[in-house]
Amino acid sequence: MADTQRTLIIAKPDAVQRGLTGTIISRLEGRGLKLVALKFRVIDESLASRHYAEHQGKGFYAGLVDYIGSGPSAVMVFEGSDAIAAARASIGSTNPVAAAPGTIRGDFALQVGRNLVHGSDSPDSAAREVALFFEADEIVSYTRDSDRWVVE
Ligand code: DAT
Ligand code: MG
Repeated sequence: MADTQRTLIIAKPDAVQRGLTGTIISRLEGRGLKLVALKFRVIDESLASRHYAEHQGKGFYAGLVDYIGSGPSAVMVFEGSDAIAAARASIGSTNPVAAAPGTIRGDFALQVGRNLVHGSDSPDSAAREVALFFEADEIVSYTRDSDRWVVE
């Protein structure tokens, strides 16, 4: 049986500005992933530097921090069977030009600097990122009657 996991998903400022927040939620919910936490906020430089610590020193880092802080983001936790890999697959490749049609980036984005959405890339990253944005009591445990039709 697959692992139940939590993953941090961010509808980035370009997604919010383009009215794609609902589409991003819908793609992940439609797959069977369950929304367990949600907040709407501007990711300031201090938070961005912790979230993107692995990219510090790279050429695109300053632009990345500017971009993620350029407006409000919808920051979410989704839960489900193999949620981390499932969400990454639905999001698509980092460079939208290489992202498959049917993925969020492949359907709605063109450039790596405007790629709409973040998803955690491993269990360790997910744990770190979820804790960065949410207190434990902000994550809601609940059951959905539909879950037994998604997971056997
Ligand atoms: P992902 O968001 O697919 O996990 P990542 O963790 O490698 O990708 O990079 C984080 C973000 O940094 C990515 O969504 C967009 C930006 N980025 C990555 N590589 C880049 C590059 N070569 N040029 C510009 N921005 C880049
Ligand atoms: Mg990443």
